[in-house]
Amino acid sequence: MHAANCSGRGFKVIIILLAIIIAMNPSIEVVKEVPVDRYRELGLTDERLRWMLRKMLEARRFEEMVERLFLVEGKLIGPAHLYLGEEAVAAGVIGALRDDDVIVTTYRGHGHAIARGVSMKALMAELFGKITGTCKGLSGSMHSALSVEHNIPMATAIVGSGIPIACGVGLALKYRKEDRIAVVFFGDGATNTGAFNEGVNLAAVWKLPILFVCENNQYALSVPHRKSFAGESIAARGACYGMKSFLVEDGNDVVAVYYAADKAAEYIRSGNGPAFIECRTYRKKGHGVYDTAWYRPREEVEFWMKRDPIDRFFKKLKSLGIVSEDEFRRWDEEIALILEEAVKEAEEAPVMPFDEMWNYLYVGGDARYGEWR
Ligand SMILES: Cc1ncc(C[n+]2csc(CCOP(=O)(O)OP(=O)(O)O)c2C)c(N)n1
Ligand SMILES: [Mg+2]
Repeated sequence: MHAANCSGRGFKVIIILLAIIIAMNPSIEVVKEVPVDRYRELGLTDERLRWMLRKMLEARRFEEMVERLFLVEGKLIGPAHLYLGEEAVAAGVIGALRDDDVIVTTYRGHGHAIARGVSMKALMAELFGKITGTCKGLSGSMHSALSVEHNIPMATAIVGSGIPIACGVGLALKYRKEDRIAVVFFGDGATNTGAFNEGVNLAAVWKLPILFVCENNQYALSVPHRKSFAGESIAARGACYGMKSFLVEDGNDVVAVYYAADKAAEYIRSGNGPAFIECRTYRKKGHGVYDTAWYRPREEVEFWMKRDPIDRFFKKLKSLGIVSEDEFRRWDEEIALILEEAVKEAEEAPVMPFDEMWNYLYVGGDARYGEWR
């Protein structure tokens, strides 16, 4: 009993010391939960706040439907990695960007695409492998967020690989003297790859206009972050390369995420080079649709379930009179209708004719089946 008390006290001391170390590090800005009465002080309009809630709700309902189509109805097959629980990161970051800023995303990209305005019908059709999908049905879920017309040129399934690609985008934007920035989303696991370290180093040395956003959902597949990482924070990794870095301790607080992204984007647009944000969040479900996430401690799951980004934000906006219960219910009904139509239309849409597939292998579309034999 005595030993347990001592170790409990020791643990608290370590946490306090860590907090002091992080707070004293001037190159990392620790962003805490933003109180409701400060929302308007941040320059956030009621319209923008409503937009963030609506986008989070769309992403949530879209993926709940996707999960059902996989696990209950058996209409979808293959891999799919849901963003359930992490919606505040996409809505907060993308809400702080301009539409022409370029986004590089991952296999967990439905939420990013929806926040950027990609239609849920096109995303759904992609998951069904139909020609009306975002990638004409050639990609499935893992690359479904790719939409060149929405300035999302890449959604990659190779962990960490979006980071050097974003460097290429950033270099092109800088070379052309464009007033746009590149934003790359990646997980906590990705920060242990060589591509991450090579990419952020190059971006920092060349002062490229890139915002690095680490979605620290605490797990890489079944590996807990604490077992694969020994540093004080991922944000510190950004800072050690000389980047302006933010640690959003509660990445389920969409306004805290927005605050960090807005400040970071302004810093980058002013010509200072890249910036880095770590958002601490949690995926509600397993790594992919078929993963039951049995490896997570129950207390940890319960802790995060109480911090649902949508419930909390809705309650706050309701208290400010920005969204009412009725309106929120109406949004829900509208979204349900869109999703019902999306599934029906996706089921009825054709797949790409076999011969047309060859047009998408190489630029110029000159590959032909059988010509190499
Ligand atoms: C280079 C590479 N190594 C391993 C894998 C297998 N893999 C797919 S997702 C994943 C975990 C990635 O975790 P994280 O970066 O935290 O992203 P999250 O899935 O949690 O969003 C791994 C190891 C892969 N796709 N690519
Ligand atoms: Mg992760």
